[in-house]
Amino acid sequence: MTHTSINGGRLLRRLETFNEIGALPGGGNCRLALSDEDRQGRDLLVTWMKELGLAVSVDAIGNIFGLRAGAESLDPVMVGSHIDTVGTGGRYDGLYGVLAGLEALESLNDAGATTRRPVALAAFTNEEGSRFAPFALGSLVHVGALSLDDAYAIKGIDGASVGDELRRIGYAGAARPGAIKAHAYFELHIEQGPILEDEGLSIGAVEGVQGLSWSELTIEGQSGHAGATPMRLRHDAAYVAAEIAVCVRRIAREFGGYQVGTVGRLELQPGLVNVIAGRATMTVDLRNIDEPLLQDAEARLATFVAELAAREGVSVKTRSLARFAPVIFPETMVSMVQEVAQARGLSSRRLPSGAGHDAQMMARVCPSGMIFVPSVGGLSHNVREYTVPKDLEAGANVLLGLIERLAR
Ligand code: HGY
Ligand code: MN
Ligand code: MN
Repeated sequence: MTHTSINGGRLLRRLETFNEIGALPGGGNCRLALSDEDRQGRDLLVTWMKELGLAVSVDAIGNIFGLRAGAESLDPVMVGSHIDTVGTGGRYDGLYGVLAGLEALESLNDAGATTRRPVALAAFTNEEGSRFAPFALGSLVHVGALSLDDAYAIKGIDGASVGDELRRIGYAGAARPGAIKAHAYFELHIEQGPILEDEGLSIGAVEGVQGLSWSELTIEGQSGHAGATPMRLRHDAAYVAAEIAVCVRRIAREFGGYQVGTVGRLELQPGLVNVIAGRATMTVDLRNIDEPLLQDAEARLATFVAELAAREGVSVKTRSLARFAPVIFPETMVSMVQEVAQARGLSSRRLPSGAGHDAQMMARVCPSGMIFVPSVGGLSHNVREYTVPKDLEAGANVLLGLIERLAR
């Protein structure tokens, strides 16, 4: 069977060009959601979408859609991901899926192909959640799981609000969130873990996304003199934060399996060498593919924190930043990825996603699935994130094959 194929060189050039935006001195990228760098990236994507003749719409939460007309005005097949990055972002997380989608549409243009269904390319706002929690904010609003007012009111770690920042960068769009109803959704993404590379496989057919629990803990102790305060009189917020971080690691180790736990942000006040920290602010990220186990991990941590706080005479306020149950993609979508990969002579396996994605939100409104390509060294959220061109091209061809299959 002959296949339309993507133009790998064009995809690589677009990735290079786009990654000049927010480029970090030592490599990698920082395009935090709704920052000036994010705006520059958005502007470039819109320009490229228009060059391809796509009908561009931006919704009120800043989601960008490029629509390629179909022979019939039916609900579109949607593909997409995100273009925002974490602070130490790589070149592919999110962006690869969006630009591979753009490349697939341009390849259809080159082939003069008409699909029965329209095809929509989506770039969702604030997938990373590093600056504004929760993550996948744009797709959450798109599927109606979060109101626009609530989303606009969210304050970032720098105190700015989503609404103000969207208006500031000019992406509080006119379209109603959710106006575009996807017939089905596929997201192409780097694996961000070691499995495909370890097994020498080209494609991952993603079975689902693990559950996620993000919380922010504010520990109020008592600042004091590092030299003159006897240990028995201390209410040391730094020590309590450190014990909590060790507990997070212990839970992950004792649970084993897919359980992971991370303390990503930890700030001490006043943060001075000779002052006992009066306050600590920290985040805890717990994930598991099994919901009851995730709840168990959360309960274990909460019990530990309560007992520790009582013992150390500190108060701990816990604020949930995000909480999503695991998501399983429909069998038809998972097997379709493997069928298309096989038809193109590509090796593949099924696997769960350790990272969160917009696809887990889209799964609430339409049949959704994901395609993974290998990450060298399983590295991501790191400036050294890398995927070899052959794998980038293979993933984009599978995405094109899925579009053709779903849109015909
Ligand atoms: O945190 C995540 O899993 C995603 O990268 N936002
Ligand atoms: Mn991502
Ligand atoms: Mn990410």
